[in-house]
Amino acid sequence: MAKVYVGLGSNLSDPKKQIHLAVDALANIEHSQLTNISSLYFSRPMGPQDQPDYMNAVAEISTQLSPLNLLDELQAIERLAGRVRKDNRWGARILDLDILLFDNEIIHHERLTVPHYGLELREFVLLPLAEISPELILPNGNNILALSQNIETNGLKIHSKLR
Ligand code: A4P
Ligand code: MG
Repeated sequence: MAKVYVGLGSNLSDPKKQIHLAVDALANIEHSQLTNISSLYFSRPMGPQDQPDYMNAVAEISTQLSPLNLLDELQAIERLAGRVRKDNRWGARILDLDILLFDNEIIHHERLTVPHYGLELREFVLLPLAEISPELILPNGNNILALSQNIETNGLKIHSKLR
């Protein structure tokens, strides 16, 4: 079983509801278990500012799927949520599911880069990750707790519990 961290984000179509539905969907992925979930966080948009605020969370999953098979499952969940892929970098979306970490693996595939390229730069990823796994060390040796304590919080706050 691989231990995987998935970032969840939404800023359209009732983001709070979207994240709740996505957590239920993550819990139902085949050959996998949802083992932990952060609080639901309210965050200000990174990137274009003419878009709604976001809800973000991080889930911990234990899986027997390969990284690409897990990506397929996550993209199917995004599609079911009604997400239409647009060519708007960092733009508004109904649901975004990113593989942040897959065990200690480093993956450079045309469909998948792990660790996720934005992991160390995003408060809405680092703080939920530190909430559920403060002892986590990245493949490059960096420590999640230290990273989370040193990043600008940019108005990030806990909105509510997810489970
Ligand atoms: N892909 C490569 N690596 C991965 C990975 N580790 N996990 C590929 C998931 N997918 C990965 O994905 C584009 C392609 O990336 C996929 O087909 C997959 O093969 P996408 O979800 O369509 O692209 P994206 O996530 O929208 O990329 P983009 O536009 O660069 O968005 P980001 O970087 O994810 O940022 N502000 C707040 N507060 N909270 C947010 O959650 N999110 C974004 C989106 C902007 N601002 C935000 C937030
Ligand atoms: Mg994505």
